[in-house]
Amino acid sequence: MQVEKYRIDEHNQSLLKEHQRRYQFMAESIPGAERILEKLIAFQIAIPSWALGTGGTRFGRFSGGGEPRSLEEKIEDVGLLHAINQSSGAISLHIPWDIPQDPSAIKALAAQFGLRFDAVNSNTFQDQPGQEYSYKFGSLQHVDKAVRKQAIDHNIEVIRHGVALGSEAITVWLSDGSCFPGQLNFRKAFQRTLEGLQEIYAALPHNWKMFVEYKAYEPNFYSMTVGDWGQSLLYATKLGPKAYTLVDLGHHLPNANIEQIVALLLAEGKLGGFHFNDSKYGDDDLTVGSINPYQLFLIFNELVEGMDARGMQHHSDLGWMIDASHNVKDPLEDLLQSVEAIKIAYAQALLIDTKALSAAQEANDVAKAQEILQSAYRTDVRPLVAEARLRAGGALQPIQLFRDLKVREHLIKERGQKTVATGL
Ligand code: PSV
Ligand code: MN
Repeated sequence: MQVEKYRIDEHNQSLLKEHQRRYQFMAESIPGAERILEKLIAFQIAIPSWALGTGGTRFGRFSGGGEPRSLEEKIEDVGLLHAINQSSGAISLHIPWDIPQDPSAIKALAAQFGLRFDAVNSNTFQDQPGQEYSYKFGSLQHVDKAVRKQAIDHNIEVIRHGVALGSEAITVWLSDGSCFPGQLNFRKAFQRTLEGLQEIYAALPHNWKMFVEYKAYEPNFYSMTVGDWGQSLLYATKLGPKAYTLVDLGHHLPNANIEQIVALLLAEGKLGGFHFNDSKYGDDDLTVGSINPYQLFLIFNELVEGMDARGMQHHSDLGWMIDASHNVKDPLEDLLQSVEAIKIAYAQALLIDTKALSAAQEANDVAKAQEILQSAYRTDVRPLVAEARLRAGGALQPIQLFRDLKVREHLIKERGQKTVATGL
């Protein structure tokens, strides 16, 4: 299914008057509204191919119907999102779930929808049918050289697929670790993993980045070999200038100060990218901004401040991706909500009076600093975000349009009720 431009125009026309009233009222009160709009329009968030189907837990999975059955249909779904919000202009693939049979045809299809390929992801956390060695006891950390080699070869193959599609980064997330004390020699596991990553790093094309993603626990519950940002930073530093840490918001222990982690990684020039989601307990993979929008805003405050301090381009110098799962919502509606939440937090961060905040910090004026942050956070920036979407050719109310056009019903008619997307 494709969303024709005239359907978006009709939708916008019906909401335009009310939107303009709200936007104009807001634009008068914020300095630099035009500059903020430009940044919002440029800011694109990659959609993961594995988040287009219904997720589940080990207890069950309740399919919503009309899920994409192939890579082509996944691209079509991201194309739909991008047509509606003009903010999801990239897709992140996971290999081997998304091996392109004909890369140039896949590339051409994505270009038709205005999409580019973001980081490609490797998978050494599952055994694939016909695979020679098992990853039950890890991949790059494994005591057996043959298993390590298989994992290294897989990552290099993922880079090759990415090159064919025009991707420029690989995200390596390792589920390696141990479930019980005594199972693993930490020092040796670290060293073996480092050596494996070094071989993969050596295969990176000159313009590529490697993102080393960390996670506190799961599937291993005693130790993770890349368990926190310190370990990831250690690997990235030892690997070299093309290696960076990737922050997935759900991969920390409860109450971790993620905004501080982000600030320090940025200051070190070692923050590479993001996996956005939200959580209450752990790696819940919930809709971005649904549980703790204030934390998301504080993270964006550090991102904007830190990127500006280093003269970085907000939209292009870091990898912005969603990594989420949708067990009870329509995945596409959920992704529209996530993208909107990211843009809201970004817009609020752009509103912060940075000079006044810095002055308050220098004067140890704690109450003033809090007032400045919260006055930006409590501003309803939705008209600003909607105006950016409107100017880019998207819909004023994405979910409303998705429902009015009966997108899910169309997809079910086309693909069937019992389709299952590849992924977790
Ligand atoms: C692991 O929990 C993770 O966050 C990694 O990014 C994986 O590649 C992704 O989820 C999909 O399983
Ligand atoms: Mn992730």
